[in-house]
Amino acid sequence: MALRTILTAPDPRLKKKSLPVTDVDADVRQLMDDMLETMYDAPGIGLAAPQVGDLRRVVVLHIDREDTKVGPLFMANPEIVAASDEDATYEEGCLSVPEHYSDVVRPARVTVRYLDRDGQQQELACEGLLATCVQHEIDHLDGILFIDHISALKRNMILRKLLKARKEKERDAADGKPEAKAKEHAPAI
Ligand code: GNR
Ligand code: NI
Repeated sequence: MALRTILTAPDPRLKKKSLPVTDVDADVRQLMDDMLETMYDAPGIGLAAPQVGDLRRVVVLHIDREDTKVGPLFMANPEIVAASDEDATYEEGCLSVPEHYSDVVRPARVTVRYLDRDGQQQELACEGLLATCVQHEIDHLDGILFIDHISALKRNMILRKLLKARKEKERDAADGKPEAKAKEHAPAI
């Protein structure tokens, strides 16, 4: 297992559509295992392959909260096959949008179909935080971030701040400041 670097917005790779996995082989399982380790290290409750610069439709999830305990889950080619009419609002964060949080409205319940780590097709009915997280991760596979669901004004403000923070970090690193080597990510949860 190995840690991979999490990309942060704005990064053109986060805007791309990822490609379906043709076979859940050893290489895909390696990607899944590395992603899980990277997600736990961050820490986060989900991670999509494009966040580590790999444009394949792969997602990992692990939620361990009072009200929701599920995972670790490994998904290749996840797709929503049913969604409730009822919506739910959840304050979302993202490891690729560090230190910013916004309310996002999505269907309250979804059914997701995917291939598991053994290449077996599965269907999972999701509600609550799991439903939110599954939709957030599938969005990543289509080049969509949670900030694409909020107002352009808020989105552009966040993107400007992220760019500014990155430039300051690059400048500090060039100056040899030790802070620049500190943990790259604030937890998304
Ligand atoms: O760790 C994460 N927490 C979170 C909280 C609310 C809604 C979605 C998420 S997913 C996020 C990790 C992440 O960026 N996954 O892509
Ligand atoms: Ni995310």
